[in-house]
Amino acid sequence: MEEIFEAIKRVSIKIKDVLMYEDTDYTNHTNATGDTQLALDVRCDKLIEEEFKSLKCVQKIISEEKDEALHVNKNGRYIIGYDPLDGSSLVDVDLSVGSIFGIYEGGIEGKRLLRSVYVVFGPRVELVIAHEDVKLYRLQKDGKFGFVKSVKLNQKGKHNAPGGTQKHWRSHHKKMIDDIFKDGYRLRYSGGMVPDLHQILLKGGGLFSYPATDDVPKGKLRMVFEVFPFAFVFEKAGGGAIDGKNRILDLSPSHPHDTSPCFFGSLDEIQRVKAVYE
Ligand code: AFP
Repeated sequence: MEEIFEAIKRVSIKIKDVLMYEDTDYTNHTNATGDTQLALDVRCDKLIEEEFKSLKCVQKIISEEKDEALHVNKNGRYIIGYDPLDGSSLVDVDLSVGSIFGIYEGGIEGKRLLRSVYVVFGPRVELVIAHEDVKLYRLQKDGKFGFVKSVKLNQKGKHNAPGGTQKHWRSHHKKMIDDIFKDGYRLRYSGGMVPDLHQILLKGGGLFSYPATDDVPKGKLRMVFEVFPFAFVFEKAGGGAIDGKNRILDLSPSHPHDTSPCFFGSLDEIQRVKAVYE
């Protein structure tokens, strides 16, 4: 497992340089969920593939930017589901973006997730690893990731990151979000799931939501690459992650690119969502 973390650290430094200097043009290809791919998406996906292909412990890799799984070693133990560059459409406006990794064994259901890692490419490069607890690391001058601290969520937070096209929000969701703001929560939403969730984690709590809406009735965010890895992080940090009713990590996708409505937060906010969605 340690060699997977080291591979992620190595490739994160390469991705940092790609983000700094390479162009942000769109290609004329779309990925399995119909998003037009940026050259950056394809480039970062290739860099990550090259790293993981060299690891004997990796059985197969499944990427948001690939239609099919890539089989690496038939005797490998782990399946890695990853989003090479989440929020890539924000690079051309110089906002923070990230990479997300879920390390599974024996399948890609939520319950099969053993570890999750995400990297934030912002003013600094930070990396978070979730196992028994949640640890934050930061890229240092010497090119190494130094341990910063363990991350814990408070029981209740003060930030609210409401995703989804508001005109397509369902009335009970709209009322819930309005009530949360009436209770004094601050709006913190960049359109990049990684920096938005990183902020809620490091600032003690709150709620990130990307619900089922009339235009995306199954939600937008992908279970294997985005939702399961962050659900694992939030639970290990003492918070929760649900689809409105169910615990996210109890879900099983029928296809690697399946999406799910999702709510990540500290426990008070998750309870509040459950009360509205029940
Ligand atoms: P891109 O990777 O296409 O930029 O989408 C980013 C994302 O997957 C996630 O990071 C955001 O939370 C969400 O989509 C933003 O979606 P909306 O633009 O619909 O708010």
